[in-house]
Amino acid sequence: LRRTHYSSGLGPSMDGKDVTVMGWVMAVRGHGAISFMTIRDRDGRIQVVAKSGSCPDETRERISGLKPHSVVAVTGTVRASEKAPSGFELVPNELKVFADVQKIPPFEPQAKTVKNIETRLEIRPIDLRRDALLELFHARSAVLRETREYFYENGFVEASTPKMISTATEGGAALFPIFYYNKEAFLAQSPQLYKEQLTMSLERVFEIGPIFRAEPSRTNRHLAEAISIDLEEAFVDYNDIMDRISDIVKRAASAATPYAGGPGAQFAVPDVPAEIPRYTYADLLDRIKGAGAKAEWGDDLYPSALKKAGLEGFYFITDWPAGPKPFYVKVGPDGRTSESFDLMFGDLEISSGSTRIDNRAELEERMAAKGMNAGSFGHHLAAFDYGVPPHAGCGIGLERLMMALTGTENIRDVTFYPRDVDRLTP
Ligand code: ATP
Ligand code: AMO
Repeated sequence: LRRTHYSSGLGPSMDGKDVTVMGWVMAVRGHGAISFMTIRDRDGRIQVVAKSGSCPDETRERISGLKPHSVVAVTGTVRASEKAPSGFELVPNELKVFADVQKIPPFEPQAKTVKNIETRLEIRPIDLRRDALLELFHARSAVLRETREYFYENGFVEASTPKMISTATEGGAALFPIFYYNKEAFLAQSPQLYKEQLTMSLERVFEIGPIFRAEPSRTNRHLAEAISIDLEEAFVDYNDIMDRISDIVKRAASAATPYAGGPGAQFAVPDVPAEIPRYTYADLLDRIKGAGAKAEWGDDLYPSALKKAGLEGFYFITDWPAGPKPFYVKVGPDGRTSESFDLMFGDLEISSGSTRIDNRAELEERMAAKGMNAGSFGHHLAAFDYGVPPHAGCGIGLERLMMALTGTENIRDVTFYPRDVDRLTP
């Protein structure tokens, strides 16, 4: 038995044609002389109408007994019908049941009231049949494709760097230790040092891969395993990287837009301004203080404080205080600020990036100031003895970007199988 058509390939113009469709049962209604069944495939829905006299009785009876989610093939005849939602229905001849449903799921994906995320995650494969989530994950895939296109068009080479590593790159906290044969090792917090080294040969690299953060807190914006879109480029500085991010975000927004109009879509893609505004940290601090919030030079800018500053949509915060930044971030000529930025969406951080330190002495100095053991970075430091070009880059949190583009409140909803402090399954 072979599928001849997807739902999207069927229509009233095919009246009288024999077809075989495959999918899963969404609903069965009616008894006795007539049964209606909606089946769904990856493209959409098909209404099957089994009426006494127009299809074999045995097929009609079996259809009326099917439970939702059963996986089936239906061979039958297309019949144009003005009453059917898509202008046609399928008159079944034969039914094949690939998988009979053993259990009714504790919630119906199409139900109007949506269960809380913890309940839904317990049977994520069923939850992912919900129209609203399908739109989100189609949009996510389109965003990834468009981002990759951007990189290829601009001469970036896709890299894959080790995820089992010997040292922290983003500060000591939030590390997952693992057993690596007889040694202690860690899951990579970011591809930071590898992508920097790759600028020595490839000049422009990107990586789209997992990052691991043992985030201790339960929030709607932190995962223990997230996907980072990392880029790194030689002979440029952080301003050039902000230009690149602006282009990527614009293209990502266009790629997501078609899915905002889909059947289950409950989101509107926000506008990306032609020029994403750039505010320095110092300016924002003044604004926040002016709005009556307590904030000191060097403080992280908390969502509550950013809200006070009344910032909305996409914007950059640039020139952060150098002190708290990771050791590889280039300190500005004033010795107090750094050549760094965050891309924000309202109070949500989407990306961090910076110009990097490109000489060994300065890097060692920063490590010492941060109380880091330079000895554990021997290979990285040694690369600098052979000449590292000036370079800059950033990491964009894919899930955070998707939250912004789809107005999703909880990061878990835009993640297939989220990992967090409370969840390692499914
Ligand atoms: P990075 O780790 O690169 O700074 P991030 O966005 O994860 O990226 P965090 O400092 O962890 O940065 O948090 C970003 C924002 O989220 C911060 O401004 C912080 O106020 C907020 N945040 C962090 N933890 C919590 C929490 N437990 N509850 C609410 N908001 C939080
Ligand atoms: P940073 O630590 O800011 O920078 O991470 C970059 C971006 O990754 C996303 N992100 C997360 N998303 C979900 N859950 C998390 N726990 C999480 N942690 C980070 C955020 C964040 O902006 N090496 C640098 C980047 C660079 O300078 O190139 C870095 O890792 O969207």
